[in-house]
Amino acid sequence: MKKLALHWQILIGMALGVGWGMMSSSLGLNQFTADWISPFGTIFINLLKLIAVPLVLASLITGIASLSDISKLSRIGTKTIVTYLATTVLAVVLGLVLVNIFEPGKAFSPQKREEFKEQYAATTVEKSSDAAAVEQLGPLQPIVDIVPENLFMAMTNNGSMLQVIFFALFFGIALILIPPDKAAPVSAFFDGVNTAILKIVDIIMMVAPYGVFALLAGLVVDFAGDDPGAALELLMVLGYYCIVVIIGLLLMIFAVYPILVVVIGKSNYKHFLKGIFPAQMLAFSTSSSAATLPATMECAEKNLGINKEITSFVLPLGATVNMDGTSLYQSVAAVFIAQAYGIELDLAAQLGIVMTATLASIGAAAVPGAGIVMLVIVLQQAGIPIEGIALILAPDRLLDMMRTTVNITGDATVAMMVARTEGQLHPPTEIKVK
Ligand code: DAS
Repeated sequence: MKKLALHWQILIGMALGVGWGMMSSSLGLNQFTADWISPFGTIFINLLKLIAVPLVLASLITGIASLSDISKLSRIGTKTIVTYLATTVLAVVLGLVLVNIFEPGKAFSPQKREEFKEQYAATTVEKSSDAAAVEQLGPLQPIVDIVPENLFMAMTNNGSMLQVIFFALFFGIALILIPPDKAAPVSAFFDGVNTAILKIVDIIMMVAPYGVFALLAGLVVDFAGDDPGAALELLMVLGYYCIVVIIGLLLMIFAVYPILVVVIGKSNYKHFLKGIFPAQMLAFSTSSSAATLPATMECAEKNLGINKEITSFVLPLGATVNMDGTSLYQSVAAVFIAQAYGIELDLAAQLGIVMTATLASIGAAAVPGAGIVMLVIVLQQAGIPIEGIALILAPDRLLDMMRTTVNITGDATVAMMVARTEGQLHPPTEIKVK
């Protein structure tokens, strides 16, 4: 039988997990599930946490060092990077606005949220003593927190991922500034590490169907106890959470990008969407911006009329560091988990999420599942329990297909904007606003 595409396997794993969880609750098999199935879900979560730090280090250092040709950081490079950052921050803010308006995490029943709160309180008692120590240092503490005093401490569990990102960015920029003959072997090393890490992500995603099955079975059993009906509540709330993410992603495609393409790109958005559609379909089915990159470039050049000079720099960079869909997803997911655990995030905490979700999406690799791996960074930084990932892991692959589609559409939008302002659009496919 032809091998099923991975995302269908994961969706089947998800369905079977829910089915087993509901059956287990009604057949009194909860203890068996807890002892012999749930541990595989924990292993899967641990694998995601394991890979986060090496992935950030390798992909960011490699990404920054690949800009080693400083001339690329010329007008076009600077314009591209600034625009990428702007659209990513916009996506994160849009995600935060939606998740704070719809509050999907608060859709859980009060007693469920009480249970999550107790679970969270039990795991955070040591953190509160650290927090008390931090209070003494005043308003600039968040900035001070970004600079680690010891890289290895930053990489341990209680360190902050922002400190790892800070080091990776610092080290990557240093690589650009030292003589090329000195930087080359180091860049080659991190490029090799990055490739190996991406292979590990590949393997982790291959076992994802089994991990998701075990996670969901365990989650439904924990959530439902002996009442299979309670599992339906979990599915309803998860569905609500997915709808909030999807509304955000659709707003990016049908509201944010049209404004940018028409106002700055001075192009017809209908033609733009038609031109980029083949690449969007490939992104949807592969969940990988990297795998879609050749198609994104071809659509941009042939259908959107963007010159190679622009596409050859803007799109490969975008596939690596510009993930608007992922950053929007991460901001919604982080606040959803906080809401479920009854954690009130003040403005400062939510602005911290803007920073970490932007940086996490820059560090996220253009491969399936990278967004969920990097979500660990956003949660760690905001002090939201990482165990909450189990709540949102099941529908993640479906959302990955959609956020990857937004990621490449965002790349093409920025390419169109840069091309228009640089006079780098070629007729006859040049699309004028009627
Ligand atoms: N699948 C990633 C990509 O290729 C995005 C993600 O995982 O969020 O863009």
